[in-house]
Amino acid sequence: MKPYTKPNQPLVNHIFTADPSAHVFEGKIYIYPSHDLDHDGPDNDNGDQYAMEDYHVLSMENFDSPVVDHGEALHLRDIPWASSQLWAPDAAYKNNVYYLFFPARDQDGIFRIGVATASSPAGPFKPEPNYIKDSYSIDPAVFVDEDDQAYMYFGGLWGGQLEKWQTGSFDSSQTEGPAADKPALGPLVALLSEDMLSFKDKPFEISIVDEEGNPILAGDEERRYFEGPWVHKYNGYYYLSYSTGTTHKLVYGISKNPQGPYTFKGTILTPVIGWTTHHSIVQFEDKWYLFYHDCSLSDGVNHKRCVKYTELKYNADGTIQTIDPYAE
Ligand code: FUB
Repeated sequence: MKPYTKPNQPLVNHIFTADPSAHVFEGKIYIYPSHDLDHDGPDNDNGDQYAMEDYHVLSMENFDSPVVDHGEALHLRDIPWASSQLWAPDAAYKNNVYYLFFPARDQDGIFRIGVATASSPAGPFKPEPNYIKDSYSIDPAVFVDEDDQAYMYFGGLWGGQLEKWQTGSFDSSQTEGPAADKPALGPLVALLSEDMLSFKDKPFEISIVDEEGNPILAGDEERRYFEGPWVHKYNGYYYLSYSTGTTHKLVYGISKNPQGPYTFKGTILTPVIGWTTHHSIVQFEDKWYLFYHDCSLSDGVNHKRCVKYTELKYNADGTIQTIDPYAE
């Protein structure tokens, strides 16, 4: 396996990887990606082509060292409640335990979020017997604040089923989101319990507003939330970044409160090769990095993606400089 550690190059090329959640654990960079299956089936708006069955954890000592694939860290067959589609995961460390949070369809085909634990950041991870009570939809991102309170952010439109939960319970017939002139659906946030295995309370929706405090509308596809939330903290502000889905951008808002409302600020990453875009933001030593994916390794096949990274820079006012990953 040839190790890649150059910016804007695939981190690995022996498997297809996507949805990278990067963390610094034990002084190294650990990346928790989806492991895309190499199949030639058709793709659709429901995301059936994202048929992933396991997770591999990647790590690097630093940005000048080889990437290590630690092998299978968790497989669908070992998750009692799950039936298919291991989508974008995230990891967290607390209580001397490493936690892997992941979405999958339950036995009824409804996306839920589960948790698995390990004593090492590379796994293997042992899943809890049931999904997290009151969890639904996809793309968990867990942020542990300086006071040790952990928050899970999650939710995704279309194949992520968020539209189907608008009444508070799952309605399989509900395929439409709010009208274009109504507030868009936001990501959900839930406070995690001390043991990180359950929600303290029911999740609630985060509001994303413009500079005047007005909610971003469902028809505003350049700015509205679609999927892939990530929260990080910089200079006392919480940054909520996410994918706009149909307009293929990574954008962000900021807040003084981890639970929002978040004020929309701008674009982090312009569209990449392929339909989806999904990321994480992490500080390593004195620099910040964006981990993202595109489909360059498969010449543009939407479900055969590859994880990459690039440096992320802030302006003096705390805004993030927009990145074009293909700029010369
Ligand atoms: O990898 C499957 C899905 O594609 C993720 O959950 C979404 O964020 C999108 O990247």
